[in-house]
Amino acid sequence: MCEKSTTGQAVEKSTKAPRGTVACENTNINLLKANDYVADVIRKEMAKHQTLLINVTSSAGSGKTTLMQKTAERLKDKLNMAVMVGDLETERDAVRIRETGIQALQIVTGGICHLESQMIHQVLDQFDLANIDLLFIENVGNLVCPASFDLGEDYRVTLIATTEGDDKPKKYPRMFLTSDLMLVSKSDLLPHLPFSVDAVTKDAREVNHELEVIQISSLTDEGIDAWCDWLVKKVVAKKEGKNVLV
Ligand SMILES: Nc1nc2c(ncn2[C@@H]2O[C@H](COP(=O)(O)OP(=O)(O)OP(=O)(O)O)[C@@H](O)[C@H]2O)c(=O)[nH]1
Ligand SMILES: [Mg+2]
Repeated sequence: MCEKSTTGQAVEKSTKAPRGTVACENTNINLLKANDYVADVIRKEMAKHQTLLINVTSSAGSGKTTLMQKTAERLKDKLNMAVMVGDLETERDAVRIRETGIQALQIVTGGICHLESQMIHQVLDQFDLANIDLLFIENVGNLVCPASFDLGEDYRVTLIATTEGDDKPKKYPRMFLTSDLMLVSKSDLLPHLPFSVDAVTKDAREVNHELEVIQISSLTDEGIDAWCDWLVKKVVAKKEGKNVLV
């Protein structure tokens, strides 16, 4: 429950929807500890097989699945890759990704708004990790809950679509704080939208000064070479043991 203001002073509990600025206490600490324990097990498993694990996050509809399809078309002849994709319902995204010819597995969360490491761990044995160089997790579309759950990934990549507005990094800071790369997606729509790539980059880097940024469009292919180069470099580094985190 929301019990403290941003100044740390106790405030009266209310059954009404909160108005104004109210800071909520995190009551999920133990849940997250259990999640992090399993995330470390996943990290060790990935290190053993030198498989690069990328957690792809964004709001709903920012272009994650389309990017998975595009990435598979570009890289599947160079790298062995696979995707696990989380959604509240339906197998639609996995079906779309499989059409590109790579393995894709749907995790249906049945209403849960994020993936947890236990869910990833349960399906890992369905992948032949010894023969997978690059494994993606397409997280549930949502900039809030997925930010708190470590899935054992090497890198977290967050898409922010031009259609969402450029104010999101400061409003949903945890996602940008915990990401390594921000992809500004749907750049083909920039001429039609009041969205500033400079402003979103500035805000995101004020949240996380180490954040890398690439502007992409899965429609025009802008930035797709840079994205694929980024991935290939990380895969090579993982094979050389440079980013083994255990
Ligand atoms: N203009 C434009 N549209 C895009 C681009 N990438 C994806 N889309 C469209 O955006 C919509 C959502 O794309 P998805 O790839 O399904 O988005 P998602 O992030 O996987 O969505 P969820 O899994 O539901 O969160 C679709 O209609 C895509 O065709 C892009 O680069 N430019
Ligand atoms: Mg999707």
